[in-house]
Amino acid sequence: MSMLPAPNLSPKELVNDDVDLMSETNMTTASPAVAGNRQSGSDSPAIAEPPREKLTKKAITADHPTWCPGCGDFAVLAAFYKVLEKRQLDHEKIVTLAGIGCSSRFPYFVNGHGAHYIHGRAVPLASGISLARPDLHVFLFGGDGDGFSIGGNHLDHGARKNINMTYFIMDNFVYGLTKKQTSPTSPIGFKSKTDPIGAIDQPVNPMKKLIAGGATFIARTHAAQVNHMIQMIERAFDHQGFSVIECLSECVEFFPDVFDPANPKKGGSFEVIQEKKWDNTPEDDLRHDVTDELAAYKLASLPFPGVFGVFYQSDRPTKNALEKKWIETTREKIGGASDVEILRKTFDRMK
Ligand SMILES: Cc1ncc(C[n+]2csc(CCOP(=O)(O)OP(=O)(O)O)c2C)c(N)n1
Ligand code: SF4
Ligand SMILES: [Mg+2]
Repeated sequence: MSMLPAPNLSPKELVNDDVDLMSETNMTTASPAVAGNRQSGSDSPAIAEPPREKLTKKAITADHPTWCPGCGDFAVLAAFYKVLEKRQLDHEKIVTLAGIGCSSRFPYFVNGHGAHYIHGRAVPLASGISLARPDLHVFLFGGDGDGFSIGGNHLDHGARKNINMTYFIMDNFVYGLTKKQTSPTSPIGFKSKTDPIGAIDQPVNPMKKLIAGGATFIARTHAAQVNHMIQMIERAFDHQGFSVIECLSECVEFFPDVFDPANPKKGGSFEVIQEKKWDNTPEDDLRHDVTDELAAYKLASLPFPGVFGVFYQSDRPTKNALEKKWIETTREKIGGASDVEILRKTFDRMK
């Protein structure tokens, strides 16, 4: 992980000796690119953005991934790189965050702002970043243990508050990093170090949990289906609000072959949700309306391996938008005082 300077520029390119940004004299004699960008009616000149280099896979790639050979998480990383390359996001605006787990090592492998945070606490961290810096693209990665067990409570609150971020949960039905304990999504009967005779507890149904929690974009995918993963990440990214993708990502070490029933290359079938096209055809009646919560719940009740795609999407306002409105209204009421003035007044009142 590294803290980035401005967009893909070398330090030399960042320090442009020809233009002293602080000097009014130099502003008037600046290069046409700078002078030409003055905004009419404004005292301060707009500085021309230097041309951006293309965001390549090389630029986004950081450390060499340290997952076991064959781990499903490699494919997730590859899909994420593809989305970043395709969307050409401003490099310095990419943020990847995670809790703890094999899957949560993700931010180490992305060259951008990032943090490998406390186990289960990545949603609160991401919430703060998203609310304070709405200009950043906040991507959150983690596992089933991190998201549904220790972080299950935070997941619910991020969902109900509808905080803008894209959360990708790599679900392998096991605690991988700590070497095979039962996870909240482990099926009944799974033998692990914590359940040597087989798991006896009812597993969490991620789709149902997210629908009930209030997430406004909920999808499911499979690490063996890279194109589908890319589609889901892009749709989640385009969604304003708390968007979550559950991805079946195999732990080849501690729960091998568990997702084969949804992998056509291993004799399974990958059934994709057919979404309504609203084209007034009889076939459309059978298709899924992603805004229908009950229909999403029914899809989530299908037996394993279930179906894949977008289960639910709604355009409920985000906390980011509501909070921004509240701050603007309050600022108007107090005559446009600056943050420092507000702080000073508050301290004065406390004296
Ligand atoms: C507070 C706390 N409790 C427990 C742990 C130990 N721990 C680290 S990762 C992990 C589970 C990770 O499982 P999951 O989120 O499914 O990720 P995976 O390794 O399977 O990708 C646990 C229990 C910890 N680091 N911190
Ligand atoms: S232990 Fe499992 S989840 Fe962790 S890196 Fe290895 S295969 Fe992947
Ligand atoms: Mg796991």
